[in-house]
Amino acid sequence: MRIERLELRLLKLPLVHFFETSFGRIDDKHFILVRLDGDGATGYGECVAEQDPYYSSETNETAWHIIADFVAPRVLGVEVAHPRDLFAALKAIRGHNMAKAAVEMAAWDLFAKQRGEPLSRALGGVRDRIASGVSIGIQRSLPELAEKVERELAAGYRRIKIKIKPGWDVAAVDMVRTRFGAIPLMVDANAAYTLADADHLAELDRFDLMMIEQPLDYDDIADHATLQRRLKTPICLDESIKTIGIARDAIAAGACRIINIKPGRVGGFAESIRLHDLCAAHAIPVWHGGMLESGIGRAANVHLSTLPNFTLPGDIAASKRYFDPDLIEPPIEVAADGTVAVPTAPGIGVTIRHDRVEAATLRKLEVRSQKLEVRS
Ligand code: OSB
Ligand code: MG
Repeated sequence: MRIERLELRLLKLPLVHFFETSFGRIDDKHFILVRLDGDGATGYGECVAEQDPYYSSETNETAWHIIADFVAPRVLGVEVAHPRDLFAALKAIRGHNMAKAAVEMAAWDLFAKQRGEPLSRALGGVRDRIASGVSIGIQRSLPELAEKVERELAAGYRRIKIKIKPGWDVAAVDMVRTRFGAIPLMVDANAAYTLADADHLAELDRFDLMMIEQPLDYDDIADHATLQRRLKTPICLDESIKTIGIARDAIAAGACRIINIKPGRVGGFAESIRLHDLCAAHAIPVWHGGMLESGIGRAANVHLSTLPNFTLPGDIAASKRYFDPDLIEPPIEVAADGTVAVPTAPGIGVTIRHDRVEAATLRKLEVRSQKLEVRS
């Protein structure tokens, strides 16, 4: 496989509803869309970097710079036997996993399209529907939270995750449990606490949560291990798991009992598969995280979620919770039983509405492979 052309677009899409986490609120989603062309096929990858370096150190601007100036020259015009080799080929570039992943995932889409097979098959997936959960951001009030939970349960979602932060935690969970009973429920703190909050976090134990996601700092494994010894509730790591090596250390230290996989965070699909396999070997269940992706990135996530150790519902909800209209048609939908069908057409298997992509584009860049100079 040879990639002849790489296109970057910075897009801005309005969110149906603001999304608030412990690190802030956003009203619009700004993200980079990578397009690769080669051997007559086209692949797409959505970059999960955000405008601000709050979830991770990467931003749209750093990702643009890294892809344009460092990744593109290493992938354009080069013969790539299989997209699983790309991450290793980018080893000289330290970090910047979201930038690398956007290109790597586009290369998988291109590869699967060239072979005429759905991405799930190329990745080694084993199911044709995936279980869907929702992530509910921090709300203005508890009644508003109750309303949101009620709506999502009615839509059939298989688990509810609520974002927490100091000042919006025990009372919010208490309200949800009191009103909705023994629903599959979890919380995500996005690194908002420290070990000094251990007693407070232990109050959550009485609610029998599926897990507490990333309670402590984004790079802290040792404190998570200490906290896990104090808590009955399983800890799930998200932000902390930036590499397979860190995952190995976290598992060995007992810092988590569950891991959330986001390909953008670990550098793409090949690294996600390695992480998935490592977790399976240690009996650590995994689930697919979300980064408020458009339908393009969301479809890619659906395909990865078909691997066998994705045994917990992922943050892969219907398009319409976020974007109306989405960039794809038909949008991603959730059935009444809380599952999403895996697209069966080649690659990510969704139809992109190029007119909507064009309308959402703030900036565009095109890079082509340099033809080899012929010397005589
Ligand atoms: O921590 O999982 C997170 C969104 C942006 C950044 C971080 C996170 C999230 C979500 C949204 O929880 C999940 C989704 O896309 O539905
Ligand atoms: Mg999270």
